[in-house]
Amino acid sequence: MITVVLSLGSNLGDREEHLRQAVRALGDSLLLVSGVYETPPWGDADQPAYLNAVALVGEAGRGVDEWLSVAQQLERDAHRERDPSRRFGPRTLDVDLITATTAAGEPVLSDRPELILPHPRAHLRAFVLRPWLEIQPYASLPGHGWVYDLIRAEPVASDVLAMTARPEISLES
Ligand code: PH2
Ligand code: MG
Ligand code: MG
Repeated sequence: MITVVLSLGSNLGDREEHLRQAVRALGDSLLLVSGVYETPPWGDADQPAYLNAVALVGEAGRGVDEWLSVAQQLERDAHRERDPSRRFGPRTLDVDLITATTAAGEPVLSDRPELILPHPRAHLRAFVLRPWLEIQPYASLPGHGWVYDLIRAEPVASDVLAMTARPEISLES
C-alpha cells in the first residue's frame, strides 16, 4: 500500500468545518491526523489566516493519481473556487499531496506538471512541516532531509514561532 502525506488548509468560511468535513470524507483511509494550527498566510500576505493540518492516508490499490483525484474532489466538495490570477490566494479548502511512500519505504517521485512529488515547496512551509512532524517524528522529505532539521532552519524556524496550536479543535472523530 502506498501511503501519502496530505496537507490540509482553509482560510475562507467556516475553516474548522472545512477541515473536519475533509477528514471525515477520508474515512477508513485516514491513518493519522495532526493537530490544527492557526498560521499566518504564506506567499501572499493579503488574505486571512489559515487553519492547517496534515494527514497520513493509505488505501490498498490506490496510487498517487487516484490520491490526486481524491484531493481535488475534497476541494470541490468544499466549493473551492479557483482564481487563476492568485496562485497562493485564499481558499475554502486546499488539499495538497506532500509525499508518497511505497510499502517498501521508497519515495514515489513524479515530475509531471499536474502532480509533482515530493511537493516542490513543502520544505519551505512551516504550516506543512510542523504538523507533519507531530504525526511522523522521523519523517524525511526526499531531496531535503529530515523534517526535524528542516523546521529548525531559517526562514522556516521563524515561521514555526508565528504559528499557534489550536488544541481545542480536534479532527479525530
Ligand atoms: N496555502 C497556500 C498559500 N498560503 N499559507 C498558509 N499559512 N497555509 C496554507 O495552507 C497556505 C498558505 C496555497 O496553497
Ligand atoms: Mg497548497
Ligand atoms: Mg493545492
